[in-house]
Amino acid sequence: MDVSNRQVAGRLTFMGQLLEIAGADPFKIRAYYRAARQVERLETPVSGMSRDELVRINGIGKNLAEKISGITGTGTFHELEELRDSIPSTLIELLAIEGVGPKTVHKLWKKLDVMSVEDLEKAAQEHRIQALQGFGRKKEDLILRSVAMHHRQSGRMTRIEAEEIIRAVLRVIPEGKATVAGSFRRGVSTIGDIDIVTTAPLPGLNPLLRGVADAMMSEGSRRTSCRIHGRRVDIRFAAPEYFGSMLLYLTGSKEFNIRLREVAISKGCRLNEYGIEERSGSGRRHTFKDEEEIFEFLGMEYIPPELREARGEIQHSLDHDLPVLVEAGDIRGDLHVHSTWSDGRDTLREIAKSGEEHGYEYILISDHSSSLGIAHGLDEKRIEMQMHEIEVINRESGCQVIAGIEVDIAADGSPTLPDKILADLDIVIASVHSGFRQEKDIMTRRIITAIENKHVDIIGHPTGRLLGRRLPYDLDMPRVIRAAAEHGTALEINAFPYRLDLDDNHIIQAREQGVPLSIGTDAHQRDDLHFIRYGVMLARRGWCTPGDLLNTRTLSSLLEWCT
Ligand code: DGT
Ligand code: CA
Ligand code: CA
Ligand code: ZN
Repeated sequence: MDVSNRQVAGRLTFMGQLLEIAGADPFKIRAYYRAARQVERLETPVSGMSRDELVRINGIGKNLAEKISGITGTGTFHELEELRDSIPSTLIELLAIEGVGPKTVHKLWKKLDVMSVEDLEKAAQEHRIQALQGFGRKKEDLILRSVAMHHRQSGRMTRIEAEEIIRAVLRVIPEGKATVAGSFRRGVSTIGDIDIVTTAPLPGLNPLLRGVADAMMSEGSRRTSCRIHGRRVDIRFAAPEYFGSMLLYLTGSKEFNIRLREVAISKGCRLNEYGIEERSGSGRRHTFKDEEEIFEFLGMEYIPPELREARGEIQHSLDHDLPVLVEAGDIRGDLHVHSTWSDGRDTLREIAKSGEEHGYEYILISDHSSSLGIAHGLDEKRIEMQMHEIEVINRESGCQVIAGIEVDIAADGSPTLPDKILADLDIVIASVHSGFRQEKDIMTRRIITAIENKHVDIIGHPTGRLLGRRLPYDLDMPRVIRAAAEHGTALEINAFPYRLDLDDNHIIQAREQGVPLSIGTDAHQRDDLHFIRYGVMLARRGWCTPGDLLNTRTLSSLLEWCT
């Protein structure tokens, strides 16, 4: 088996967590966590090592070496599976709730008999948690909010997961006969279920779908629903002559559809997924091959799917003054990329090369500062070395590497590197990577302090959310946005598919106030540069025109902006 060090470390950590839930000997627990850290840090893969070599690693004795061999051989080891079987699985699931670690699970289990997410929610609602020693009101509130998020998001998937399922569906539908609709087409950051419109007759398609689906939920000639990789997929048939109205209907959003029907009614028409019927006089019916024809029929400007949220776009469309949204082709470079100088996988040279392949004019390299617990953070000396390497690369690269950094924002809002160093770098991204649980007012002031710092150009992933995994920091966003506008500091649209941070509503607010916005993929390897498309989509959902984004500037105009 080809098992990476990170996977081995993950298994060892999981064992530590299980032991902690079970209330095992603290020494034993710590030994697993320590071994996990050692393995994670190691440059050479442990999967190729003999037991003797493993034992030579600091913190790994004969016993752990055996476990590691088990993991590299079979993906797991006996004691782990045995322990896992002895603990109720609903208890282990509690680890997915933010703010609930293994020690907490153990305590809640032993003291309050909490065995599941439902038990946990009930205990928090009844304020039984805050009464426990070492818990308190704040912790209980956090648990309640985390459980709420868990309920909201455990059902939703990331765009990456959705894309994989869509690929599976499109493998069985004849080419050019299917279009994805629903929230996916609107560019929403998380997807509930997948909606597809097809012009291929369903009776012929259903048997093929059965081949890729986990289960068929309902099969018909107008619509079919099935489950693929555990997710719901709705497929609707549309004959080519009414494909436009079906696609429009299934793209939504629901609120948008309702508002659009009202517009139709105000013009004496009835709109549905099969077309438009004139209500007055003749009662003529019209069908539409594509969406453009429908908007035209209603005297409206075409509304891109990303705007269809009933946030004012319908009126703008009626007035023919919709914003001209940014497109992928407007982007001249990526403004947040990590390299081997910190925790990235690829070298500067490899990244510059990939940048050329993307047709980029520039890439901002923003490796982590050393303050972070992350391996290989940059200190003053290594920043100088990196800048030197950048100069050498830029002499021969079509895609210019911009010397930047992603500096940590300390608890008091100051960047964790001296001004002198920050002043030397072209662009400084400042981000919060620790102390996520500060109180709202303190966290807000922390970020505003960073915004006010004259060396800070961009605030990275401003709300810190990780989709389905971590809540945004408790932040007063209107205040943050006002401060950014006042100081001309950019807010990032982080395109990493698990972040997508800022979200669309905040982007709308920020751009209305003239806050500069930057799209960064937060790539940790070359392949991640493709994430830029998620950022562009999100910017479009935030009504961004090319002028709202730093990434559409030429290199010289960008560097001029940040001086
Ligand atoms: P999701 O799946 O939760 O991410 O969000 P959507 O927007 O994909 O919603 P979904 O899958 O329930 O429905 C797909 C589209 O169908 C939706 O965007 C608009 C349309 N639709 C669904 N229910 C209604 C409704 O009750 N009224 C109207 N007018 N349209 C609806
Ligand atoms: Ca959907
Ligand atoms: Ca659906
Ligand atoms: Zn970061």
